[in-house]
Amino acid sequence: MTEPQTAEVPDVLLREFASVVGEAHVLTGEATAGYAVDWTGGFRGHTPAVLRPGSTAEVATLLALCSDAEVPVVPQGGNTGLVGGGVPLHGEVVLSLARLAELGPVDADAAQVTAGAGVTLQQVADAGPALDLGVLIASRGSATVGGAIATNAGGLRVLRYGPMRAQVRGVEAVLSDGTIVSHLSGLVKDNTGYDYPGLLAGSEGTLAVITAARLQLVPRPADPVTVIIGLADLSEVHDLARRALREVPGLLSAEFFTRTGLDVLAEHADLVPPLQAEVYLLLEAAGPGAIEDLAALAGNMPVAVATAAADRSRLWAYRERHPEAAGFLGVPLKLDVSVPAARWVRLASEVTGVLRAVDPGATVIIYGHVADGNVHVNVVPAATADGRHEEAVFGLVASLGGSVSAEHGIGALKAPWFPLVRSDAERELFTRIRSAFDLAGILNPHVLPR
Ligand code: 2HG
Ligand code: ZN
Repeated sequence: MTEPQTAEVPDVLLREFASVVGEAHVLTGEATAGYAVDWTGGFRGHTPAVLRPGSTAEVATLLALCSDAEVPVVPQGGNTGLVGGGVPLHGEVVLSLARLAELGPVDADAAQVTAGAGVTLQQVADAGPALDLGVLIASRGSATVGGAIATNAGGLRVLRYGPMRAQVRGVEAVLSDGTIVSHLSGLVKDNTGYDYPGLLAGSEGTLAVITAARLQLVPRPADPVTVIIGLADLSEVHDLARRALREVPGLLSAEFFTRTGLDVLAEHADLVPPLQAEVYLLLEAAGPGAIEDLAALAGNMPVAVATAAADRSRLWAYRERHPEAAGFLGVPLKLDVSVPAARWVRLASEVTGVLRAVDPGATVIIYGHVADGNVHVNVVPAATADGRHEEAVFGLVASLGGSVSAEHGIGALKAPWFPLVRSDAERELFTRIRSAFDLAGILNPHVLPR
């Protein structure tokens, strides 16, 4: 990774920042350390200042100052990203949206809520007793609305409710020149021009800074049932997940993991395997008939079943703690890829082999969202992490017609491989869109390369 250089920010500009947000909310020196590194420790940068605005108007004034001074800015939410898109790897100023934490009242008629960018996904999910947020991710206690939209977070219920983009009914955002655009009425039908909220979803902080969003909520799933089924190989996982999609109308999640990851969690996190198998399929369903439908699907296969909340959490821990597993063994590379459903078995069964070919000593842990064609490949390299692991995995994925980022984004990690999956014409269009939004070119300049 390139050695970051901290951008020059003259004292006079720091004083102007302080006059907008107050001195307590302009952090410099040691106080910036936690904002300059991601949670895996894999992306570490430097910043001359962390700015913590308390309102949309303050965001607008700060961005106008940065635009005028041509100071690059990295917007940051809960800092739970996995591709280095929210940390100042090139010495950018960090704009933390954490203080925009206002959660409005739930609109029960529309089943919607307006949330500030700094509200956590868990707070949105808890906003009303009968309603829930359709997006469920393991980092929901720290991940925030602005960041989850900017990265179009996916997670554990995409097969049912879609990713974050599908929950967004409107946004308020600030362009880099300080212009505020806001469309928060939440209308379900509203064909009045470009869907810029949809465009901001997945834009990774390169187009505008999201300050608030109008979110669609879903009915809280009734009487959820969670099962883990033990299977012999990845093709059985695929076949059973496809059957579940057809035969379990209340299906919410279809997740897989393997014995390799579970063995690491057993050793380092004291998780006792629920049953012995090579590969595991976790299914969750809710509503009338869910338990009967799952029982019929599992037939006489080995299965662990949970209905009470505490028991379900226990089963979910086997899957939700997988992102930590590789971290017990070293600093992991986290690759997040997807392929068309019909090629998922090839991807999942061949990926370890292509990695071993370039790094025979690597530990490879795979798991993920099988119904979405998504595999998380977590690698603890034994050989130098010089791009060979990414080349191997992304080469396989591209040959199968897949994506180098299913849900985590391009960020800094995948920037070199962006052209593998997006044509020259597409990238040229992206550049034009970007210039239209970010006139000064200061927003996350090293993410989604121009
Ligand atoms: C998950 O599905 C997350 O658990 C994280 O997307 C995946 O850490 C990862 O590689
Ligand atoms: Zn995931």
